[in-house]
Amino acid sequence: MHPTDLPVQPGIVRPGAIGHSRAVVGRNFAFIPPEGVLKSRLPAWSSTTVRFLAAPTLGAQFAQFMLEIEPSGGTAEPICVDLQHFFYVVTGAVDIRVATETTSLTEGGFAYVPPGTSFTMHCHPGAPARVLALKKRYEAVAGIATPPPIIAQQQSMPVTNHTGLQGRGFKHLLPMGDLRFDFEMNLMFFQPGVCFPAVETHIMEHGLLMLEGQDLYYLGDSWHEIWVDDFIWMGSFCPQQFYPTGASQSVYLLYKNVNRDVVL
Ligand code: UGY
Ligand code: MN
Repeated sequence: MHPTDLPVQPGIVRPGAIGHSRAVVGRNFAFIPPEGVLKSRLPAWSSTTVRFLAAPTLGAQFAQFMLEIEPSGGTAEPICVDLQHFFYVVTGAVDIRVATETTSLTEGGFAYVPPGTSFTMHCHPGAPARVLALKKRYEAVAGIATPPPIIAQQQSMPVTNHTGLQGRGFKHLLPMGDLRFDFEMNLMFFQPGVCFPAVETHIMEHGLLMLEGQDLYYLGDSWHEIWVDDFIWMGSFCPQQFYPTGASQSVYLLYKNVNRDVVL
């Protein structure tokens, strides 16, 4: 019998709390189910719980975190730092102001905020919001301009497929191949049973949030069962493969650093 089949008693730690963790932290990957990610509170965010998912202390070259914003909560003051930010609304609705323009984003809305650009974010009153956030130091290149802000809803973008492989789909939330950007954020769509053409072993890092589906993820040399709200950090050269085992499509949001040379 699986421990989750047993009744949960209020005030009592549930069966399986010790022996049934899926969390794994390896040398260059981490599989992070949400139940073990504890709360942070940050001075820059009011009425907001922050759950850090990836950070330099893990080995990542970026930080990724889930913001759980209470109704009317959000940034305490405008934030303007020498870092890039990316936000993706997982549930609920927020208003984001980037420089002087305010936009309402609902589930599937996203925003890219360039370094040195002021922003605020506030949850709509009435219901809380969950927003996946990422921050990364911008890798400037002489002669290439810093990218502009981008704010949109993923629903207004077409699903594309540059691979030619059946059952794959992509939404490149930031323009793929635009060398001003030093990272991509891609929604990846898979029909059941559709995997990558090979185990990937590449220099780019990933931060992955599962949005839909039930699947297996290969990391390093082991398979891990994955479902909605699980997070994975894949470090540089982590062998990776994916196998959707569910009956309907699988979707995840993937960070990938691109367009820049190695630093020696
Ligand atoms: O583009 C990628 O690197 C992608 N195929 N990797 C992944 O989803 N783990
Ligand atoms: Mn990859």
